[in-house]
Amino acid sequence: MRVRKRGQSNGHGNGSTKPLHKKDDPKTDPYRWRLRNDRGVQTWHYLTTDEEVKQWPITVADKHYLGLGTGLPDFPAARTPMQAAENGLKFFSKLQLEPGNWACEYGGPMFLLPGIIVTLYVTGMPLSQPEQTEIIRYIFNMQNLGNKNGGDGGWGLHIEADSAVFGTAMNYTTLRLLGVSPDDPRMRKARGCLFDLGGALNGPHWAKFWLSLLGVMNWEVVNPVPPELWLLPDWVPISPWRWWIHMRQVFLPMGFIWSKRWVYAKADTDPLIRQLRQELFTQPHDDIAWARYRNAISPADDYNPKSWLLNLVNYLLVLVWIPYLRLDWLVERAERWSWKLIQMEDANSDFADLAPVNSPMNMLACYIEEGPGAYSVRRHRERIHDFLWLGKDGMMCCGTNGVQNWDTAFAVQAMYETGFATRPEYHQTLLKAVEFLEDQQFLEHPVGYEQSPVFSDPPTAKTSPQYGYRHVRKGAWGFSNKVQGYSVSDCTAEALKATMMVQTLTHPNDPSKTLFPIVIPEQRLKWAADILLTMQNKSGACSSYEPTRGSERLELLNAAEVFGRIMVEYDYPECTTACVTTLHRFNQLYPNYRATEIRRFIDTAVQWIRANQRADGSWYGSWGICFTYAGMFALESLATQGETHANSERVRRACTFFLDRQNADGGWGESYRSCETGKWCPHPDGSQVVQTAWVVIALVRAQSPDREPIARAVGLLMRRQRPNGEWLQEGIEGVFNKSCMISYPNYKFIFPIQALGMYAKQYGDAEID
Ligand code: LAN
Repeated sequence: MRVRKRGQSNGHGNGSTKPLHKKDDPKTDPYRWRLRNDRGVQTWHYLTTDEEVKQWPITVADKHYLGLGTGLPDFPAARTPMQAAENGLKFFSKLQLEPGNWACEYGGPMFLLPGIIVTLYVTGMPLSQPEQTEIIRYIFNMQNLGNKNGGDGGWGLHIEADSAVFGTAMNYTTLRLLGVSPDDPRMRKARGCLFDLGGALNGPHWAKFWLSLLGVMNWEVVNPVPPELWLLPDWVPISPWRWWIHMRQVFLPMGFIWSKRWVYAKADTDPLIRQLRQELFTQPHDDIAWARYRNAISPADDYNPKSWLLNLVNYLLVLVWIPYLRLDWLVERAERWSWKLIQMEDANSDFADLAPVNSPMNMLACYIEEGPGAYSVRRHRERIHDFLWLGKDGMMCCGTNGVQNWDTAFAVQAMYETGFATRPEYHQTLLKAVEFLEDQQFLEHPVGYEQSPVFSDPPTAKTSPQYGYRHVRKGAWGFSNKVQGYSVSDCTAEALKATMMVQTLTHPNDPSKTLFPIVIPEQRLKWAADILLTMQNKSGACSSYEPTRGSERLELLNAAEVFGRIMVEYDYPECTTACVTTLHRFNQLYPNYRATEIRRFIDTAVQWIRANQRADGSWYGSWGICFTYAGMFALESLATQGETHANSERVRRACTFFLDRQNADGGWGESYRSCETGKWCPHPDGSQVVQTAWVVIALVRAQSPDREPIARAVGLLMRRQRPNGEWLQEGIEGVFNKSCMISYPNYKFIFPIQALGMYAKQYGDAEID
């Protein structure tokens, strides 16, 4: 059988990002959709009657998200960077939502909707018809057809990726579960692609898990997910509490469901499942010797091949542990404790859960344990809506239940850095943004922390099973909203930084007066700083949700072939910078509060940033693409220490790294292949607005003495701006786990505005053509 290699499938990797629009697909009326934002809980609603449409008028933001004309006015062409920044801000401020935050479609990953749709199918709790119609439209729009990634008819791991089995088998299945006919020409094409890749048996572990519980595959094909690992004592180096939070929180319900070998009750009688059994495999379903395909995987999916150790462990589990040693009492205890931990996760997030992978899995666990009528199942079912987002291409699943805190904190910072924050016309925008952050700050620790033996005030990074191994959160912010409830190091830092910026602004005419009321009192700012102080690793750096709890060697047990570096928390220049720069500012504001600890934190963190720089002057970014993103952060850290081009060889090297890669049109463009390969890869579409803005910010912070290249970059940002002040969507901006890309559509507003303003402040606001 011919099986394609990853990244070599058709030579169009990271190719055109433009989806193919099929005019004849059913579609709902876009003018009837509305975004509801209830204190940061965002859900889309389809209005069915004209009366409802009258009662609930469509907003500018709705129209923007839906790709309908916003009707916002054009401005006279900007001649200077500040005029361009202001036009951008005028447009962007119109997208601010009622509670004060910004929102966006946060799509990219193509494996999230399938988990949701499979779960809703097996539990018999389907979405509404308009939602289903829009999901079908979205999945077809993301299919690799026409000039998109070679047009082989499959789907990749994310919207810009080459086709692979995971994306293709799961999205094909999703479309079928939503009622699409197997005879649709695009479905035929998708099956052709799937067969070309070896069929669904060549899917990664997660595909095999979903298709087994759906009854299309057999559990024997799934590598073990033993929940008994949760019974290991905490000191054991591989105990799951040490894993990166996303891995352990997915492993948790997955292990529970695997342990029960739960299968959709009607699988054998449901005609659709019986058809899928015929459609997804290259050989007859009845002939498949499932256990032989546990490790089968298409090279297109195998970003991170399983280690020899994991293969050995799986072999022993399957041949020895499961048949002979996995006694009933042990299974019972493992399932009980897993169920408790699932309940703790649900309780701490009002059933929102960490992300849309574990959320449907937890819903299914509740369904299995408590039955279809249980409150837990109903609440999960409601919460699913928080992940769904309607864009111009249809309805997708976001990577989280939104980007509320993160984008809002950056929007505030952009207004501050550009000086617009002191202008009366933006007062309300800023005030509302900070009021939103105020509303979303966690004011309580996870349930059970205060009664646990590791409780302390101020808190530490210690954790314990009594409260599900959570990290402390009083004073922290999460990435999305308060309901979700997980502290993130840099989200806390950026929100705290934004708040301090606004609350310390003085009146331009009377510096003895502050411009804004104190929205978040001092005590709560100190709680946030306390959280940041719990986030540092021994290396001096910071990770994402918690300091690193386990060894990097745990990567040997990484069973999800499609992702890299997922098993534990790592050191990240982005998160480290956010914490360092915020603590630096905090220390200037409250010089007596935990000053020695903060000083030590800053020194060791900056030292880590220095040491993490590569010989070529770059830093590798893990959450944005890629070297352009991380470089911007690292140079912000160094700037707080007074390290600039003039006095630092390191900073000069970083500037050279960027200047050597500037395109002839003045911009920068970096492909997501940089994240996958760890080497700079130019973007196939050339300069990108967002990355150009990141580099401008980096060079301004570095006080790069040569104005000319930066001015050319600013020229590109200005040329790409539309007359109404907006910038159009270009390539995908974000990444996680090295291989999966994710969209940050507001970056195209926030960072160009900030870059233009910072440039003008540093080098003057002369006209640019
Ligand atoms: C995010 C989104 C935000 C991101 C930043 C704040 C930008 C980063 O600096 C720290 C890490 C964090 C919070 C982050 C972690 C991983 C997330 C949650 C995501 C990239 C969004 C989606 C992703 C999540 C893991 C998707 C579900 C997939 C699994 C493999 C479980």
